[in-house]
Amino acid sequence: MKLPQRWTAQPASHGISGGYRHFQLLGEQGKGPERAARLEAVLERGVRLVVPLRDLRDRRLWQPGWQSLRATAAMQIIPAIDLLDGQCVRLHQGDYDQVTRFSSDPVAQALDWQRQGAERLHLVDLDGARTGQPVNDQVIKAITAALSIPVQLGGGVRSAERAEELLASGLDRVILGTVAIEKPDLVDALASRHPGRVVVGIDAKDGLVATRGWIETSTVQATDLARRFAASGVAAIISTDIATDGTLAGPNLEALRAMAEASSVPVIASGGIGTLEDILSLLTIAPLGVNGVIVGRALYDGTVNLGEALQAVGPERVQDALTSPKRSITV
Ligand code: AMZ
Repeated sequence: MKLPQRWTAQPASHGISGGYRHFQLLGEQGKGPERAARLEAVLERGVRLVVPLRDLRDRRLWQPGWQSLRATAAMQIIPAIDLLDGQCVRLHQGDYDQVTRFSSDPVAQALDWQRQGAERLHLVDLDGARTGQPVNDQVIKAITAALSIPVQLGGGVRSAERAEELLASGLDRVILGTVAIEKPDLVDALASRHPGRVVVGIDAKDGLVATRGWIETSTVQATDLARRFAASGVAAIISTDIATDGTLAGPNLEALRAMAEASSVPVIASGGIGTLEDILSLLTIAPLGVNGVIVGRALYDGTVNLGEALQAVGPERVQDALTSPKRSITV
C-alpha cells in the first residue's frame, strides 16, 4: 500500500469537487512515532489510505470519536433563520445592536436550504425572544406552509398556550429558553403531552444561563439546567454558546462536551460554526450524544456550503463507498 506524503481530510484545500468528504477508521498499525491509521476516505471515489497519526494530530483531525463515522448516526446539520422584523438577520454574540441583514425574503431562503438538502430548519423569532411577544408569526406561518421538511421555532415561546398554538400550526418543534429556567414544570408538562416535539434551548454566557433575548444572565449553571431536564422527555437540548454565536470562530467543544455529559438528552450544538472543519470537529463529541448542529452565518457568508457539509457527514457516503465495488479502490 502506497503511503501518501501529505494527506488531508480538509475539503477546502482540495476544492469542492476534489476533496475528501468523509472517512472511516479501518484500523491502526505500527507503534510509537510510526503509529498510523488505516482509513477509507471518500472523494468522488473511495480510497484506502494509511496515514501517520502525527499528520492527523498536527491538523487536529485525530481525536477520539472519528470512529463514530462508522456508525449510521450522523450529525444533523440544521440551517438557521433568525427573524427580526420579518427579515433574515444574524446578530453578533446575540447583540441586537450588531445586526447583519441577509435577506428580506425568509421564505425563499428557507426553500433554498431545503433544496440544498436540509432535513430540518431552525427558526428564531428574535423579536419574540426580546419582547416575549410573537412578532414574526406571519412569516413563520409562510415558511412552515412552504416547506416540506420539519421546522422548529424558538424565541418568545413563554406559555403553554403559545407552545400549543405553534405546535398546532404546523411547526414540528418548539424551543423553550426563558421558560425552561423560570417555569421548568411547564416544560415537563408540554414534553409529556408532545413527545419528541419540545426542545429546551440553553443559552450560556461563561457557563451561566442567559434569558430574555440574552439580555439577562442568571446564576444557574447551564449544565445544572441540562441535568434538570434529563428525565423530562424533551426531544433535545440546544446548547448555544453566546460568546461564539455569530462569530464563525468555531464551536465551544468543551462547553458542549460538558452539556452532553450532564444529561442523556441529545444535544444540538449552536454557535460559532464557521467552516466544514468546525462541523466535523463535532463528530469527536458525537458519541457523547451531540447529534445536531445549527449553522447560521456561515451559510449566508458562504464559508460553509450546505450541500457539501451534508454530504460530508451523511452516513450514506460511507455506505456508498463500502457497498459499491466501483467506488472502493485501493491505492
Ligand atoms: O440572539 C439572541 N439574542 C437570542 C437568540 N438567538 N436570544 C434568544 N435566542 C434564541 C435562543 C432560543 O432558541 O437561542 O431564542 C430562543 C429562546 O427564546 P425564549 O424566549 O424562550 O427565551
